[in-house]
Amino acid sequence: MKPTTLDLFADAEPEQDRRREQIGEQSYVLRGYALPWLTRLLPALETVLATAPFRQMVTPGGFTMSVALSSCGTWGWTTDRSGYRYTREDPRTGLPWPPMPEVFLQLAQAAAREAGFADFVPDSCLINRYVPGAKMSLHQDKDEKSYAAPIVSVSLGLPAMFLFGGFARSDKSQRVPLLHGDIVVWGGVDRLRYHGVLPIKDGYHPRLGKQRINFTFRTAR
Ligand SMILES: O=C(O)CCC(=O)C(=O)O
Repeated sequence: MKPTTLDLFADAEPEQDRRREQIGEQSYVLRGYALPWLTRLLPALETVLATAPFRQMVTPGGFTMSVALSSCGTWGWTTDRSGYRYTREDPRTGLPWPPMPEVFLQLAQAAAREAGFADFVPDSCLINRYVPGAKMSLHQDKDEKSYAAPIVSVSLGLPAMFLFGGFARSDKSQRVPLLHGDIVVWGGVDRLRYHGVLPIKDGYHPRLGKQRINFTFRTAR
């Protein structure tokens, strides 16, 4: 299987119980919430990736991220030696990022509502691709103009251990295991909590193969 090819016809995965777990005052994990959306979500993802394929970006400190990125929506989050920022154009092509598919928007808004955030209007969806060993260090999402809107983070494919910390990097983090179809939503008083992902363990997901895909929806502007 080519790394970015999704097997749309693989058997449906075992259904998880749908339930809402609270992990902070205004933070929730919506277990299995994305599963019923997959038949529309995955072809839409293929369309986005055909225009804006995954690529590894460099941090301002000169490190190549282990996670490969793409984006859709009006604003795409990027990083290079000159800093972190949102851009309207894909720096690889100079063309606008692909539009956010309607199904992405609907899912993000439905998940936000389920977590108590009505009226979420994301204008950016960062798409993260983790292969085994890839990780994301603890960080705060602070490149957005306002922190009024929540963050909606969808997990697909291989399992991950999500770290949900406090307001200082040194605060102890909760370890939240995430499975295919889970969505984490945090906002309000929790909007600036540190978060990250431990290195992905080796494995094979029946639908997505040797990778984890994450969609992070935000309101950038
Ligand atoms: O992959 C994840 O679950 C988290 C991604 C993330 O924290 C980010 O893109 O800022």
